Amino acid sequence: MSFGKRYDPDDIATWLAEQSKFAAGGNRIEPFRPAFRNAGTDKLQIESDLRRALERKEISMVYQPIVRAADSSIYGYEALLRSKEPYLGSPQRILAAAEILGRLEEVGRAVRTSVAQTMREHRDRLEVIFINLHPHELNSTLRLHEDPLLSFAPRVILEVTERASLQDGPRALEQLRRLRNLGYRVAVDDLGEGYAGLSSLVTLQPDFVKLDMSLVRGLHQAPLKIDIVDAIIDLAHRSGLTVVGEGVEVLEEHAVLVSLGCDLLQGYYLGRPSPPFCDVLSPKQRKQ
Ligand code: G
Ligand code: MN
Repeated sequence: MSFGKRYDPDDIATWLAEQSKFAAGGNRIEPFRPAFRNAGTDKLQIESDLRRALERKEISMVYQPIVRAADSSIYGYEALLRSKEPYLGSPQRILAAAEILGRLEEVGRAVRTSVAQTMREHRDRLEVIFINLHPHELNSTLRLHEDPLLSFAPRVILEVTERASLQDGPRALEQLRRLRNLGYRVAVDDLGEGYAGLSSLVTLQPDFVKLDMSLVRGLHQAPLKIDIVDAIIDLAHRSGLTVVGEGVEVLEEHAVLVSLGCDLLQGYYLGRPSPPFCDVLSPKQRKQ
């Protein structure tokens, strides 16, 4: 659904809820909270919440470790958006609100400025940073040559979903090509979730694929999932792609992904999103 100049309050509330569901992924549907409905029924309220959150720097970044499956050493971190603002608490809501209000560019830039600042402060580190790009940012609003992250491009992996190529078509693909030329690498996020099918490997030609956590969840108890993940890893490796297993929560999921040859792993089992830069949990600290 798209909005013109007029905002219907109920439409906004419904749309925001849908966006939360969409952004949260298939099995991560957020409950519809009445408090949010009230907040969402007033465009001015959402707008002022977002403006305040941006001004007061209530939007911040946390970093979750991504480790090598082979030895659990840290390969990099995914930068994730967090907000202390009560109504726009989840990253999905911040992005949905920014999208409706036409302020995605500003939020995206605030995110990349913050990540660049952190990378500057930790110049001695060599790990890479995975950062989520909103599909709409892949249109012409992304000012590539003056982006705050530009000088770190070789250490930045941009996560995109297939929604990008579906919505913006050739323009998004052209934008990705230009980003690659600047030294950034690309990951397809949430592979296996509704909006990111295998065709995204063909259209987006990424360097990395991130298996959606719905494929990882309960992997050890689902022979069919094991077969699917096995096939995806095999396919990805044949094309020279690196595979990241997301949302690893328990020992058994970890063990199956390692045995299937998944290259990199991410999830609460290995480390939660935290201020820059936490260590991976030691085997003793991991939940059994
Ligand atoms: O869509 P994307 O893959 O970028 O989503 C990442 C989100 O998943 C983050 O909000 C992060 O906090 C969350 N997350 C990271 N690891 C885990 C995990 O092990 N389990 C669950 N349920 N969520 C996780
Ligand atoms: Mn991601």
